[in-house]
Amino acid sequence: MAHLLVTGGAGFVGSGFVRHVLENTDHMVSVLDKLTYASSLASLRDLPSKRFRFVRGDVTDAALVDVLFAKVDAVVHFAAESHNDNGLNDPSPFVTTNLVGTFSLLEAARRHDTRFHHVSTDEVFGDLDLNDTARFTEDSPMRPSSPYSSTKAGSDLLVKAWVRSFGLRATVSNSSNNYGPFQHVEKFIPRQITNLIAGRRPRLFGRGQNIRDWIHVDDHSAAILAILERGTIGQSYLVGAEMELSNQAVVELILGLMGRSTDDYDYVDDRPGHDLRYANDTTRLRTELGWRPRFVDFEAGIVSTIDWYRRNEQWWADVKDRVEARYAAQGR
Ligand code: NAD
Ligand code: TDX
Repeated sequence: MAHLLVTGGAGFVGSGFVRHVLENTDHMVSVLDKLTYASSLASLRDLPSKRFRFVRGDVTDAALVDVLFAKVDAVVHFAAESHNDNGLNDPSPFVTTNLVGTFSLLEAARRHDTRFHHVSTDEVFGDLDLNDTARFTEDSPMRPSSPYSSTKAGSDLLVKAWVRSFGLRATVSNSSNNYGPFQHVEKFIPRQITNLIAGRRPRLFGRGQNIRDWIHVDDHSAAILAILERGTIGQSYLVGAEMELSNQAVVELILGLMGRSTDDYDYVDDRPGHDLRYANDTTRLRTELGWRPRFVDFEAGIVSTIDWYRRNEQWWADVKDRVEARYAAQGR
């Protein structure tokens, strides 16, 4: 049995990873999370108390981080400011958490020789043209467009430098867009589902033609665990399920599945600098580590996600109005 420290474990992908690890291994898990607006302790309810600990704290707090690293075998780093629209409004916490926070963890990993996995995004590679058939690979150049993606790219580079300069035992994963239960309602898919439950119309930025490459959050967790256990030190791995769809196609699918007319949505102001298309070539993850996505039926994954938001209104209802007020102020 190993003891893992999971930063950002009260967020969407981090809490999914914690549940995945507790269900599929005998590892002990400690979570370090600041409990920002994006978190929810309810996402970590009913976990086996003998194998799970929660610590409220900031990844930039070097003294706290040092104490925690002394107790664990490996660290999986999810903690981040994660939402592009917020980064466009105020980039400051993105720089602090994504860059300075990662630096603070890397220094602790160096002191304690801790195995470190850094969770990142395909957005570090910028975007692809809508009509292009190319996909990102691990060798694609970094060309981030936004405050969010540039601070993630910077954190990936810090990890790579700590591997080369200090021999840190680290890996990086760059995933495409995740969907599934426990995702904050500021994000695209849960925003549209909860809009429909709450009597609002879905909102498409621009003309809805931008393309995202969707993966179920549980498939992302399985990929991270495989990389942590069997990945090559110093390598990056792209993660994705080859599920490219335009935002309009996703909204039409959700509308149809929720019993509404498929043109029952509004176009709103576009996101400044809005990345056009993301698409990941995951050959390395598949061939080197034998990983395969389990959720290959996107429609079935969306059906169960809709069902989760319908059954768990208490998880999101309190924050919904605040999120919509914030979007309204941005014209979106
Ligand atoms: P999220 O916003 O849902 O959760 C982030 C979590 O980090 C929250 O619980 C928050 O409280 C915590 N946090 C923020 N700042 C902190 C700090 N200074 N100290 C400690 N904890 C802090 O984000 P998410 O969607 O779950 O993304 C998690 C990670 O996965 C991020 O690093 C993100 O870049 C990466 N990622 C996400 C996706 C996606 O589609 N959601 C795709 C690729 C990569
Ligand atoms: O209401 C909306 N309408 C809309 O058209 C919202 C919230 C979004 N969009 C569009 C913007 C994007 O093209 O949908 C797409 C997805 O938007 P987000 O959910 O905000 O995700 P994105 O900006 O693509 O980034 C996400 O995936 C990669 C996560 O937020 C990142 O943390 C992750 O790294």
